[in-house]
Amino acid sequence: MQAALNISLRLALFNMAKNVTEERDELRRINSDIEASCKNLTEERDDLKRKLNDSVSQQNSLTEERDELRRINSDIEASCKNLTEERDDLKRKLTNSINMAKNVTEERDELRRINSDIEASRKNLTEERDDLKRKLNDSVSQQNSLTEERDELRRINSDIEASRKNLTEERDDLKRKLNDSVSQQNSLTEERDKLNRAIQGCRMELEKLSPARWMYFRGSFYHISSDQKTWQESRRDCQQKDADLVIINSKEEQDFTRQFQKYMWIGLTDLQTEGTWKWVDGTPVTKSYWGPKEPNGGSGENCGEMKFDSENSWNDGSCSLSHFWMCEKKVRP
Ligand code: 2F8
Ligand code: CA
Repeated sequence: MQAALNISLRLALFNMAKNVTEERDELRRINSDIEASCKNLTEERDDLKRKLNDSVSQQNSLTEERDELRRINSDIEASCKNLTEERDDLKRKLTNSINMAKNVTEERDELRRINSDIEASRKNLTEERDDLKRKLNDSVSQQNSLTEERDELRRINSDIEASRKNLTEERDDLKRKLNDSVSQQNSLTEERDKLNRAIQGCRMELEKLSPARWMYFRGSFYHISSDQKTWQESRRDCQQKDADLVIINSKEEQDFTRQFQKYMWIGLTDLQTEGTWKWVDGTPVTKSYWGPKEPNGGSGENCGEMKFDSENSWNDGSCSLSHFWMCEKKVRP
């Protein structure tokens, strides 16, 4: 049994040695593997260490770069913020400026309109002022001349007043003298009429003895009386001589009758219709030779008479006065 035990033990030991050898070999292999693996791992570690170093330094520079970028970013942000604020401020200012420019433009346009209105109004006012100035000047000069005229009239008035006083006295004196003269004239007129009647008698006698006292001119015979009668009496005398008072139809006939320089009745009257002068044959007056301002006697002077002082020498006189007269007897039309 011992033996068996020895053998078994040996066996067991052998087995055990075998196992240990195998195990050692195995361990050696494993160890070799581990060593190889360890070597690899070391290399790998070293490699990783390098990489780690690289990575760390890269990380460091990246960190620096990041920090730098952060700073820059922060600066940019700050700047951006400032710029945004500035932009917003400028936007506000721009808006304000646009609004203000709009207001100013509207104000300018309004001012332009007002300006234009004021300009027109100024022009009108200037014209009105100039017109008023002219009128004022006219008025002043008119006033000056009126003042001068008034002063002159005052002087004249004063002179006239003095003169009127003198004239009144003179007139009263003359009136008295005239009254004396009229009564003297009346007696002279009576005396003259008496004498005229006497002369008329003589003339009639003389007329009968002197038929050649008719003058011929352009188709008519003319006769001038040698005494004086009213217009109607004068006309009657002509008619008794188969004639009528002279009718003047032309300048030549007017010159002819004027040349005798006698104040005498002619065949002109407005007895029929006041103001409508006709010749004794009923014809209207076509060419007249009234004196200045004649006829002027209205219904008080209705008979035409010839004065001889100028070409326009006719006068309307009172028919009842006595004058010489001229008869005309037509022998051909
Ligand atoms: O001056 C013209 C004027 O002369 C006289 O009156 C002052 C005549 N009258 C008589 O002869 C009566 C006016 O007939 C004449 O117009
Ligand atoms: Ca008259």
